[in-house]
Amino acid sequence: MKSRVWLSALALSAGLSTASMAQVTGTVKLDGKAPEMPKIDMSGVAQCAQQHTTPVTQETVVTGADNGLANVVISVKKEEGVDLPAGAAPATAVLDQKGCQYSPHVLAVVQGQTVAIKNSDAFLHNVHTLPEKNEGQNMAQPTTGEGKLKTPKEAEYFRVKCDVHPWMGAWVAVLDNSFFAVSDKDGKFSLPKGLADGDYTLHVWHEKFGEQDVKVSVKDGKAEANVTVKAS
Ligand SMILES: [Cu+2]
Repeated sequence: MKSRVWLSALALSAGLSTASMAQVTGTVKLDGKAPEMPKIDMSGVAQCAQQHTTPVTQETVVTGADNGLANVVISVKKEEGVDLPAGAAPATAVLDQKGCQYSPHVLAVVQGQTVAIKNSDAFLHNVHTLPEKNEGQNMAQPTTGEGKLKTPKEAEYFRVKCDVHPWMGAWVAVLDNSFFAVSDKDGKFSLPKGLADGDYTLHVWHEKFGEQDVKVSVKDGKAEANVTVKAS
């Protein structure tokens, strides 16, 4: 009797873990040649330049192994009839300013998520957000420290720039659910676990190469999505 109880408890936990492990992973590849990124000339601003020992280039198009495309936002679309579980309460997202560059270059957050804006440089940056649906912000950060972006409440992709250093630019993607990721330096991504088996549409966004939708079927708790973005 004891062993039977033990067995059914095992079966139950195995079933539960399969569902909660469900995950979409994949790779984004650039179809075509990546345009060469212009070098950023920081020579006029010593306090920026002295933090870099190698040339700094713009990050609009970053590719890695096998033409994998970085900084692509992949998110599950909220569609009728598709039930997306609520994600865990999101941690504070951080957009850093270091060496007169934003890190990360593309930050993805969920609506209502707290976004800290950090200054790792001991001199002035001016955070200037350019949203269309959310409230804009224009905030000086004179030295090292941490401030807060106005909490993004509406889903959209908006640019952040610095009024002191014209080459500084980042993007904030505000998504309407927790199932999103930003592709890494080789174009790889993993959505958070927790999707139920079924059909989904992934929305794919890149700051230069635009947006597209890709269908994906999650079966037995997993799916692989290989996304191609055309270099145009
Ligand atoms: Cu700056």
